[in-house]
Amino acid sequence: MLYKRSSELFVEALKYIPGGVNSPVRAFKSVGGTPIFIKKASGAYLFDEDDKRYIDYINSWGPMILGHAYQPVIDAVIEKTKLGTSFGTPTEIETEIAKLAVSMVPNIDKIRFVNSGTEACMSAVRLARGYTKREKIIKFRGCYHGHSDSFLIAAGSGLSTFGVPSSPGVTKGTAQDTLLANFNDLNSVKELFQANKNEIAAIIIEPVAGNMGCVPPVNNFLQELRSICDENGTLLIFDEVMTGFRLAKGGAQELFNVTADIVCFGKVIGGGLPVGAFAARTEIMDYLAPVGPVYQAGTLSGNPLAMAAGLAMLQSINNDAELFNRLEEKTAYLEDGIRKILTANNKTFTVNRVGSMISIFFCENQVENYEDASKADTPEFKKFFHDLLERGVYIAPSSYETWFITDALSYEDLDETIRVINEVTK
Ligand code: KE4
Repeated sequence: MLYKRSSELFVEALKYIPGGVNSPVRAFKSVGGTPIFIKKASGAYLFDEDDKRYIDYINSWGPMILGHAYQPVIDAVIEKTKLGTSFGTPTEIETEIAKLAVSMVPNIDKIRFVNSGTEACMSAVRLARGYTKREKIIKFRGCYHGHSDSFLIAAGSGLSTFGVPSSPGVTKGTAQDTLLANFNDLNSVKELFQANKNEIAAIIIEPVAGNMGCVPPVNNFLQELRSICDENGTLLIFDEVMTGFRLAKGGAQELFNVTADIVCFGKVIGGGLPVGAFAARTEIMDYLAPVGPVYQAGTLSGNPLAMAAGLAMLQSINNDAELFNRLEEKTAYLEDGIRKILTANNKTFTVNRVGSMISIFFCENQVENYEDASKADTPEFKKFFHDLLERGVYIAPSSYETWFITDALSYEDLDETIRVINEVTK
């Protein structure tokens, strides 16, 4: 029986954990079937509880850019653990990683560490509201910034510019302060500014969207948002939880040469341990308690073990001048192979890629926003996902997710992946 042990473990998990998972996307709801339980991972590979090996294209949803069980991270965490696990006091290593992150990322002077990407984005929005003394924010349909109330907002009906809660438990009061625009659609942003003059504290955006599949900005979209923010005294928040330290050493700001006012991080910055962060120039960051009036706090923020993992990760990235070239070449190689195979097999598809973020959409249209992404053929994706999984290739269990390429992938792994895609799409 396929996934025998995972199936048994899932039955047990369902008794004690809602949906058997601690994060919904892991439950395979959009593709069906039983989620696989992973026992261990190393380099580019996952090994499930039935000892089946998978080439991993999720990499813990982004953090494992250098591969699983990356030795410098493992060593750093083991050594740090021997000294204790948490003190609730300042520690030297927090300053070390803060200093390194500030040296790697443009346009930031100071950084505050938290425990997740959600916490980073939630805190960044509160900071922007406190700094600008305004209440409304603009986010984009299809962009995800974590599960904080202000972000769980769907489009309001008709012409209303106000959002409505997209989850029970989010209040109308919260929803009315989140406005929704369309990714890559400048007019949809301008209309919101016209309808909410001098009320918009911030625009928050994934500079390369990864939560509707991989969707790049087009036609200088990010540069135009920078201009609109400057014209309106609004802060531009780049949610770089996915793109930070992945698209370049300095993330999307470096890649697209666009200045954000606040930058949010997660995933890679923690080396696989729970770390988020948000950063900006001093003038903005010093609005945060205990210096300024905007309150934000966390018992395990800057936890020594998490900082040790993150510091080892950032040091490895910072010291490897060829890393981003290798990631670009490997992902371009994969993209080329996918395009050749799906074309030869007469599939209708679109591939979007930016650096080591890539997605396949089974639709004929270009995918430049959430509406386009929604046209992708989900039944075909479901079959594609499971056919790959059975053959040892683990991609994201949703067509609304991006693949994350790790430097641990060899060209043999990429060739095997392309061979399997050929086998399942013939
Ligand atoms: P976390 O709170 O999950 O650490 O980060 C939230 C977040 C914020 N911003 C962006 C751009 C993100 O992609 C995320 C989280 N990404 C999802 C994957 N689509 C994490 C996987 C999950 O929810 O389990």
